[in-house]
Amino acid sequence: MKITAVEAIPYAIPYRKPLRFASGEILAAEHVLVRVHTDDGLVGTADAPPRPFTYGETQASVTSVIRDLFAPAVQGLGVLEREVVHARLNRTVANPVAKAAIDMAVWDVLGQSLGVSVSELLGGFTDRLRVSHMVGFAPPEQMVAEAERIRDEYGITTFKVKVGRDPFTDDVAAVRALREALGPDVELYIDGNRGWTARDAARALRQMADLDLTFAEELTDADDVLGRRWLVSQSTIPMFADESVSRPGEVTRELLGGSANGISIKTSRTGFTTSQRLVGLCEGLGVDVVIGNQIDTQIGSLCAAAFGAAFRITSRRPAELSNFLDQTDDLLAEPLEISDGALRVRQGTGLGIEIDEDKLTRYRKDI
Ligand code: MUC
Ligand code: MG
Repeated sequence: MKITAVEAIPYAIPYRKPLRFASGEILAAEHVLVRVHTDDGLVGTADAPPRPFTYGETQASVTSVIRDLFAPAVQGLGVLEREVVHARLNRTVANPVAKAAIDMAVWDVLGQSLGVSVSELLGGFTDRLRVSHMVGFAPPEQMVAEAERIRDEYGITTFKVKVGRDPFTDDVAAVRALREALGPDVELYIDGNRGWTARDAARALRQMADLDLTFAEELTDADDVLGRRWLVSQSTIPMFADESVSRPGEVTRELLGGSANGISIKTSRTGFTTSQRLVGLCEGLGVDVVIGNQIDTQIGSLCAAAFGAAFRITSRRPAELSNFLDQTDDLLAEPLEISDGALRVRQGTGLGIEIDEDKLTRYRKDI
């Protein structure tokens, strides 16, 4: 079965409320729907969420790199030639989100052609994941109210709190307010999106030492190499790397260099093929992972869940799968559901993505 075309469709769906964090803010899902067509008539689907402040990609760049470079590079290849697909895509450096979406859409076709779900094809470890919800910047009382609402409506009891502001004491106050309101049974961890210096991060961690944080993610910039090692060497909680580990080589460098103790795996930037390699790398090194969220739509979250549920190591921790709850709408015909704090992996063949074509017509930006 051969790839005949790759479609890149830019679309925009507003958020009910913005998500704000140290490196940027999201007001609308300005993403690109990617479709891989084959000569058998099967179509694979995935979503590409550009994050200019993280990887430099924009909606326009994702659309054009797929239309102008990646589609011609993979047209005519068999869907089983995944290594060749990757070799062709990797002739162009960077563009992780555009590459990841093509990779996942190819896996969708593979699953459909074999009549099995992609999650089973990848590893089939479990059929559901516990969910962790991300709480963005706001006054402490609003952050508390959001966490309480999410806990009460969806049964979610793990929260990733965005930090990285200046002064760092604003974040310390917010995390303290969350712990005091939610009590000891809720799990809390923090994500700085590179906002702090190592010096301020160390002070913030000392001030939060009594708040029982599980771990801290990307508090400082990875280019602050010695500062980051210094921070890791004195921290009493594990330090996870996120945007600094979007390639296997970066994972190795951060972990072996003593700059991180664990990593976030995001299918939106490493697809299924490279994410699978990161799982092997982390298992071999004895390193913990979390399934992260790139402020994904329901399509992106469905992909992350399919991957996370496929392996023991990725399903151990609650996965970040709930950002889509703040979107006003979505392209997925049958909505994802979170209940009792968990999200079930979509059943059926391939990824089980069915697009609502009326909504696509309404939200697409290219016609
Ligand atoms: C996260 O974990 O950092 C914010 C920026 C991005 O690329 O992903 C989000 C969430
Ligand atoms: Mg992060």
